[in-house]
This record gives sequence, structure tokens and C-alpha cells, in this order.
Amino acid sequence: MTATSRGAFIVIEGLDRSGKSTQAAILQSRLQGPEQSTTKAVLIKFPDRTTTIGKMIDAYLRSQSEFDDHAIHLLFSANRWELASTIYAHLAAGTTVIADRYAFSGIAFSARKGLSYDWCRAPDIGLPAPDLTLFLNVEPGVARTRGGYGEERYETEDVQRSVRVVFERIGEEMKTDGQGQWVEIDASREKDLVARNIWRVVEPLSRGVASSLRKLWE
Ligand code: NYM
Ligand code: MG
Repeated sequence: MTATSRGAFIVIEGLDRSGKSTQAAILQSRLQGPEQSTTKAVLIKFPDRTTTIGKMIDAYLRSQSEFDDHAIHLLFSANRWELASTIYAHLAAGTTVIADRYAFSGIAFSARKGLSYDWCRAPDIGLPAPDLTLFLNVEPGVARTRGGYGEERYETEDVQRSVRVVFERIGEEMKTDGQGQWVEIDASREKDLVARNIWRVVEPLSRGVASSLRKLWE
């Protein structure tokens, strides 16, 4: 890191069972390198189920509570906003931040229910913008064969198919509106190969980023 650079903000997105959490952990240890004494990369996960809002989201996902579709959408967004200052602080300290899901999951999982795409995007406008978003692309049929979906809300092949359609729209828009890089990774491949393909894209950012951090969709 040079005196003027900051940490990179890297988001990993994809359907359930696309390998996001596995790849995020591999990436973090790669960024961290052998010197474990200094923190070079932190991993955050959305939803962050540990906060008060996160606990409400967790209960909803486990079908222990009900919310209006708009209300739960706003809680997912609020859960990102409550972590925004933490993200800024890490980046300013030169630490790379890896987020396992972000605003794009928020749009994809809510817009598929029929909520307006623009309405779904609105509450996340102004969040720290990722420098790079890795979309782990996998056929829902392939994802299903990976030990099956879990017991949570949304974890069915039909839902995942409709979520993927919205992700495709988001990817198209991200590629054309200069909002940082959106890179699709073939996540149906073997774990180590996926990790290598991810590293190829992340490596240039691993020593810090010189440009100032942007705000999402602003
Ligand atoms: N999810 C996640 C949403 O519906 N909106 C959001 O904003 C985010 C971040 O939560 N099926 C959904 C997608 C997942 C579920 O995430 C829980 P995970 O990564 O499986 O714990
Ligand atoms: Mg899941």
C-alpha cells in the first residue's frame, strides 16, 4: 500500500450454493498472506445476523416470523447501512474488505417477488460502492446437486431461477454504467480452479487502490 492508497472493496455475489462463502474464505486467506500479525483483509457477510436488525432478518429467513415484502427488504438494506461506517474505516486503514453478498442480493431476492426494481435499488443508493463485484454464476440445477438447498426461505430451485434472472439484469446494468467492475466467474467449475480465476481478477487490487471510494449508484 502506498501513502495515498486505501483498501479495496470486493463483493462476492451469487445464488445460494454457488460457493460464495467458500471462495470468500479462500480469498481472505490469500490476501492475508503469511504475516498474520497485520490485518490485510476482513470478511463481512450480509445479512450480518448478529445485530438487532440481523436477528430480525434471521428469524424471517428461518420462517419464524413474517414481514411485508417491502419491510423485510428495507431491513436487509438497513443491515448494510449499519455496517457502512465499519467498511469505510477498514478501507481507510488500508484493509481490503470482502463482502459475502451485498446490495445486489437485496435487489435480486426482492424484485423477483414482484417489487419494482427501482424501488428495490433505492434504499441502497449511497452505500460504499465496491471496486469489484465477482458474480459466481452457476445453474440452479447444478447448485442444487451440491448437497441440496437448506431449509431457509428462498432455498428452492424455482426461487433461485427467478433470482438469477434479476442478477442477470443487474450485471448488464453494472457493466454499462461505470459502477466499478462486475466480473462473472463460472462457479460450476472445480473449487480450486474457481479460486484461481477469482485471484486473477483480485490480484491487481490486492496492494491497495489509489482512487477514492465511490458511492453506489450516485
Ligand atoms: N438475502 C440476502 C436477501 O433476500 N436480501 C439481501 O439483501 C441479502 C443480503 O438472504 N437466501 C437472502 C439471500 C439468501 C439469504 O443469505 C441468506 P446467506 O448468504 O445464505 O446467509
Ligand atoms: Mg443461504
